[in-house]
Amino acid sequence: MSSPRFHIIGTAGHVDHGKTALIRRLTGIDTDRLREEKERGISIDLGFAPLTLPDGTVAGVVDVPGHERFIHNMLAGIGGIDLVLLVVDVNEGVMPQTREHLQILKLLRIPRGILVLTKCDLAESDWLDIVEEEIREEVAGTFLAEAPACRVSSLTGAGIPKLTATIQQILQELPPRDEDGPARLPIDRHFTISGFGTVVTGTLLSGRIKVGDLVEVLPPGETVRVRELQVHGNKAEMARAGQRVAVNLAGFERADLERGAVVATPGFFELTSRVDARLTLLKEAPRPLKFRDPVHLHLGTARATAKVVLLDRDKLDPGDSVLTQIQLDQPLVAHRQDRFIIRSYSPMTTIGGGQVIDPNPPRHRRFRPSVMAALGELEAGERPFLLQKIQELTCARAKELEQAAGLGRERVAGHLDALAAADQARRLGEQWVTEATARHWEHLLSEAVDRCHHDQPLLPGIAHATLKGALPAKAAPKAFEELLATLVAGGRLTQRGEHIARPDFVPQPSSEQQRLIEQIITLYREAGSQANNRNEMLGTLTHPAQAVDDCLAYLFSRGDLIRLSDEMIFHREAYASALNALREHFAKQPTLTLAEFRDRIGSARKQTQALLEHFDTLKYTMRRGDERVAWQLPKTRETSSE
Ligand SMILES: Nc1nc2c(ncn2[C@@H]2O[C@H](COP(=O)(O)OP(=O)(O)OP(=O)(O)O)[C@@H](O)[C@H]2O)c(=O)[nH]1
Ligand SMILES: [Mg+2]
Repeated sequence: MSSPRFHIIGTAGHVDHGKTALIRRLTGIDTDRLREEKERGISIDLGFAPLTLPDGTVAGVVDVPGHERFIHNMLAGIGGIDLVLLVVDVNEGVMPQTREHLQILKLLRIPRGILVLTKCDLAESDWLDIVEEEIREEVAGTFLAEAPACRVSSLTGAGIPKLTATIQQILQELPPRDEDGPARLPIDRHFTISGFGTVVTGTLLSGRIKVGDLVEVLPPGETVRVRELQVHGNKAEMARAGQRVAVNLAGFERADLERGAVVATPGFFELTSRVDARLTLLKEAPRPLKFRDPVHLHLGTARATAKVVLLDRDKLDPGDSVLTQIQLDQPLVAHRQDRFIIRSYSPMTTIGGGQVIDPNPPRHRRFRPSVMAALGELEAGERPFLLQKIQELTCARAKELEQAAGLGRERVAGHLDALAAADQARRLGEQWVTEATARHWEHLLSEAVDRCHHDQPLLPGIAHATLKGALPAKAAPKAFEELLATLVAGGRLTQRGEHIARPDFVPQPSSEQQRLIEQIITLYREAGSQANNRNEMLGTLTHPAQAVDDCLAYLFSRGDLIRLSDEMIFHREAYASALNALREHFAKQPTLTLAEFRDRIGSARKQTQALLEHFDTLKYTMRRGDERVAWQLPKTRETSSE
């Protein structure tokens, strides 16, 4: 058995055309619940009712007000619907809000619809034909062009069974909603019960919500626990995409919570004050839209005042469509591909709408062909969008990309794999970078190695930790390791202990350095196991300290000298015989004291201590009180690195 599907039906149409009466006839519920609505006989706010279909499935119904003063409420309810009932009173025919609602439905890309002719009990059938013809003309060329028409009377119930069957038929044809994606529930109603938290209601657009889940409410951006759920008015353990849901949020009592806030899977959505969008100005718009003209923007159940920042022109003519940036005066949750409506300030009419292509863009400079080209790319597809996002962020975690793109994890992973396969993006540890960035970073690393070879030709290479600093701070340690591994595997760099070098690099002392090197090595060879503190040994040299340091580093890297501590250095011969002495000792005895070892190597306490501590750090020996025992003593006699 296929899993049940959940869908939302909405109404639309001019004031008084019979939307609420129709819903009452279909569901038995009066969605005009406010006293003012009852008194004035018109709907003001949204109404909700569950509709049980002949096959037993339950659809949610959203009833909207038709009066032009309450279009903002209509917009808050119409966004998430799958099927619209476009209601026309046969006695009045097509009226201004029939048209305005139709424009809105078109701009929001509502997938399916039914033309419902109401109050048929008041008209002759010839007249019904004429009105249906008029409606057909109105919807020609729109998504409703082929929509079925139903003639009903909510008074007598005539035509209602056929309408119900038609609704069921269309809902069965609709694809199921994305239940695997993140949960997203734009709040359309909310109330707080002191000591009980807050109850919010809305249509769950995607995902699932379960009792006990943690969800995020944005704004404000607070994470709270779901204490209780109701689906279509009945207690439930889980709510699924496409259902009307009431969520009791434990311990969440906010006076400033508003319609338009979103309940969502935590960490997935962000509040934004700026979106890039494809914006279309209706050809019916009364005048062109100018740069930074203020508008009302409606997205989901939210609305905000906004300014349209035209990027490639100073005015947008009615009927035209552009890529633009919209600045919002209040932050709201927007997602890529969300549809929105804009309305003008005065007169307050719907003038256009569009689709979000980037919910969190940087500020753009105007009249830049490169900006427009990038926006075009972004609009064109998910993959270019992801690539562009990676580039903008320099490096991005998959999670960040899921958020930015508004796509599920699987989907984003699929695109990233494809981008990697096409050599357009590269995964470095947890981070994704564009291939261009990866190459640039490789170049930075190679360059740092070359610079080190040039500036410090005596060093075997650049220290691992120093090399890491060649990458921008944004690069995670793992990304550095991955790049380094690639460069080493490709033979472009080589790792020598703690140093990284070009594979063909050989430290080359100058003749002057060579003389100093020989002086130093002679000093230490002659001192043998009596080698004293560094200052005592090298203090007489007249060379600059840096020159001495460079030579020492060179000698350490070659193994000619062994650095026991900052102060204590041994010639490799003295070191080898000390290590040998250590081995010989432990071959016969289980423990070793400092004095015993001092006598064995014929040295003094200071040197012996430095040696033993060095052996400790190498884990050759382990300290036990005043004694040492063998730990991971190397078996074979150490050979010099020459
Ligand atoms: N005779 C007759 N009257 C109807 C029918 N449907 C609705 N009405 C009447 O028309 C009036 C308006 O109906 P509503 O359902 O409130 O209209 P509406 O479209 O919801 O109006 P708004 O929500 O304010 O836009 C009411 O007085 C209804 O009783 C019908 O099929 N036949
Ligand atoms: Mg109504």
